[in-house]
Amino acid sequence: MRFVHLHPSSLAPRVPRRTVVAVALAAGSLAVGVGVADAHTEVAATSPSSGKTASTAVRTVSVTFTGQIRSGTITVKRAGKAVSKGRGGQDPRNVKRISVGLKTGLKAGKYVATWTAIAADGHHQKGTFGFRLKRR
Ligand SMILES: [Cu+2]
Repeated sequence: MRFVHLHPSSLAPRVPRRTVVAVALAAGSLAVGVGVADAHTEVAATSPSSGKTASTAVRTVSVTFTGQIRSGTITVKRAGKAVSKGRGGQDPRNVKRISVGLKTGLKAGKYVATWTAIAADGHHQKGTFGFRLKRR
């Protein structure tokens, strides 16, 4: 699983922190810089699990985080073709999760999920993970 967490410092490494905070505030963001550096939202789990095999009957693919997500997208492809219904988004039943429904009639094989998320701290994140589906 690849996972990228873009902090304000990595988005603008040469800009003084005061400027980053000012820009964040101007954008209506709650990002507060270094003070909460260890409290970032991270990936807690994916479904199906990264690198694992699940049933072709699976109906949803999701990423669950350690904290609340403001918004996100998730798409799933097999052999370069989208098998997810749209771009996904925050799970209406779980503010820590982004999910997307899958089309029916999925074939056995390798699938790749690609996601983006904006955490409650305003930090942009993205990642990919793969899994296999087989008939059961
Ligand atoms: Cu963060």
